[in-house]
Amino acid sequence: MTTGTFDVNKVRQDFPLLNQQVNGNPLVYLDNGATSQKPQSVIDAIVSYYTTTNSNVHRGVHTMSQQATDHYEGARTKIRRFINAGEDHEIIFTRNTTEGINLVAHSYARQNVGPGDDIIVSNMEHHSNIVPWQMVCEEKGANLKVVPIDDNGELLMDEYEKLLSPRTKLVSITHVSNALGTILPAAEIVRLAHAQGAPVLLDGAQAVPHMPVDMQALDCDFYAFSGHKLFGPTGIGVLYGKTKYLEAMPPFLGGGEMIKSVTFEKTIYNDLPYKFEGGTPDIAGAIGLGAAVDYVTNLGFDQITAHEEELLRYGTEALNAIDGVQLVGTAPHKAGILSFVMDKAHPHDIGTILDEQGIAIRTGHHCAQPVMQRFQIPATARASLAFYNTKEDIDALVKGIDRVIEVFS
Ligand code: 7TS
Repeated sequence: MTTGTFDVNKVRQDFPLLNQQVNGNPLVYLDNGATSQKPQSVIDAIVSYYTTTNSNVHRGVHTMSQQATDHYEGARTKIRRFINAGEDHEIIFTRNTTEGINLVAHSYARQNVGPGDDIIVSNMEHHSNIVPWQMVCEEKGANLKVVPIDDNGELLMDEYEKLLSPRTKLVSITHVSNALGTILPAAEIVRLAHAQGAPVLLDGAQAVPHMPVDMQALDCDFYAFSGHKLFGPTGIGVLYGKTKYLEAMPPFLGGGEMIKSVTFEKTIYNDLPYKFEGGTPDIAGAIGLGAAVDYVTNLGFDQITAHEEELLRYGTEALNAIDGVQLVGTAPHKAGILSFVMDKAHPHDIGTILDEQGIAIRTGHHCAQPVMQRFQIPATARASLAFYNTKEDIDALVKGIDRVIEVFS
């Protein structure tokens, strides 16, 4: 299948893992919301780092250490450009989205939220954008306010506006829902919060693999994402923060790298971004993520988005046409996520029967139990797309679902 000049079969050749059999069938990988596969260029960048450059960063005068530092810092610059942040030092390397959100909870919210204050989240957050705020609220006597959603899985913006007040100390909302696929009106969410003087963290874990994100256009104050969902390695993530907030925030982890000088009387913290990067970082991970960003940039989001939109349309029509299958998450503005339930089969059984046919999806609550409660279901089966998926993958999914119906009839 070719969309414009986008040749998906050629793209697939860059992803060695996709070309294998699982349970005697060609692998159909539809679990990109959980983690994405890696192009050869990312694998090569990591292998090359370990075979030629491996050294610790920011501390050696020797040549290899300087090269490692250049590559690590080069990756930071690539990521800054990728999300159109203003400054390299606004890019903090973390382990993943979860760590980025916890960093903000620890170093921003715990300093700025007091008794009777509010933190606002939505009804469709991943647990990693709920639990850290619950912990802060419990500790500080603050309230966690939840913006409700409608039956399509869209945020109720008028309810959001009603929740905002001078007591709002932080809004932390997902950019794209992992369980439903909804793309939220992030810039508008930020604008309304700022009008009340509240900063906004956007959870970009499910957004960055699918669409261009622009820190200047969004004007959010923090943005967190994971490398592994963006075709990079596990163990590396990014927290973007505006300089004015990061400067004022105390460190998250104390130790090496994050200091300028230490005596037993007084420690002077390092400048940004190192203040937030205590300990030896995931150097290879950052370099791998830099290569992933290069890969995605070379493909281009025009092509990626067009291809994924076409797949989503095709998949939505195909699933809607099957009797006994119901999509959960039907917002008009969606990323490539097809969450569904079936009349007769439990999601876990759906996942198991699909796996027998080499089709990888995720089943369960997707670490978003409150959204399951909102739809009064315990779980869904979720096919989540990436740019390397094809209409044939969707056809295989449909055939797999037909098999589930056969087994349960
Ligand atoms: N936020 C969202 C919106 C997510 O989808 C996820 C992971 C996270 C945060 C946490 O990311 P991590 O890299 O720190 O673990 N979501 C999923 C998923 O949907 N299936 O597996 C992981």
